[in-house]
Amino acid sequence: MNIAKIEAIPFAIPYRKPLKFASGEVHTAEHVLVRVHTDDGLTGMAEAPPRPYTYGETQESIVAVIDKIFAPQILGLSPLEREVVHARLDRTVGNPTAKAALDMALWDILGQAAGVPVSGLLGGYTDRMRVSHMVGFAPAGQMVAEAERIRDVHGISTFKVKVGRRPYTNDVDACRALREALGPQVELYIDGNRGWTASESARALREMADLGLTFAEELCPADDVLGRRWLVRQSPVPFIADESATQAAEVTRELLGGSATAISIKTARTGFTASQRVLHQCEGLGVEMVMGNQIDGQIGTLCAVAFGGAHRSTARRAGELSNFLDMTDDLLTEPLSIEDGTLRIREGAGLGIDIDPDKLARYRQDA
Ligand code: MUC
Ligand code: MG
Repeated sequence: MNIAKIEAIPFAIPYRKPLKFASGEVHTAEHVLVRVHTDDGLTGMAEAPPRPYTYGETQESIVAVIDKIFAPQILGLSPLEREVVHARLDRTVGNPTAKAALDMALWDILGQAAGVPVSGLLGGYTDRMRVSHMVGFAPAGQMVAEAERIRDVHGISTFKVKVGRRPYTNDVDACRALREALGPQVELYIDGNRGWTASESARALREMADLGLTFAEELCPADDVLGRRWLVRQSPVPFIADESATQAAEVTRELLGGSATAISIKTARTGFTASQRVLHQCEGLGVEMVMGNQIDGQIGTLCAVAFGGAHRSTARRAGELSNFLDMTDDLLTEPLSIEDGTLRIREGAGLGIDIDPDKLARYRQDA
């Protein structure tokens, strides 16, 4: 069983409404479907989401790095030689979502070859996760209406609120309106995507002290090194590193440097192999984790829930698994659905990704 062919297929599916946050906004899912074929007829799949404001990757760069650099380096290897695969991919710096998609597609092949779900190979802890929904920038009334709709339709009771606007009081007011409308039972946490300074963040946290927030994420840049440490020391809740800790070494640096006290794991950027390293590192250090969302489509979401549900420490709390709800369509033959606030892992061998050929033909951009 050797890798015989790799495809990187760009596709574009519009959002019903854009998702806006402090570091950017998304109007169309311009992702890359990665398909790895073996010489004995198996095909592993995953998707890479370009996020130039977070990783510097674009749809074109992902296709190019896979076609021109990664595919030639790993063709002919066995999917069982993942350490060799990663040693070769890591000769190129950066390009995290391209590497992650290849990694997850290889795990998909391993699951199919063994006839077992990837989630079982990874850890098999549970078959579902509670879902946390991300509420993007909008006037406070619209943010409340969206959260109420998502709660009523999908039973979701955990919300991550995007903050980081100026003046910071806009976001404080929006969070207060959400807490008042949703009540004390709902879990709320905030993500600033580096939009505020350390002092704005500190003032905002103080003014929201009565809102019962669970976490604060990337409120100010980790590159403001001393300001960020000063902020994290006084944060009343665990402070999550997301885009400042995109690989194991950065996780170590942020945690030991006092710039974070919790970690967001995103399979879109660390795949399964490196996500497990980060997870074990956090478990060893006694640090909480959240399964994050790279504004994934349904394929990426299937990957995230397969990983999150596979491990006790990531299944414990709600994972960010609902961004796909805002897309007008997707590529899966059988769409995902969130019911009673939970998303189930797909049964069957591998990751359970089955692509609708008509949809792929409609949305692919290279045909
Ligand atoms: C998140 O958690 O920050 C927005 C930017 C990004 O890199 O990921 C998303 C969600
Ligand atoms: Mg984040």
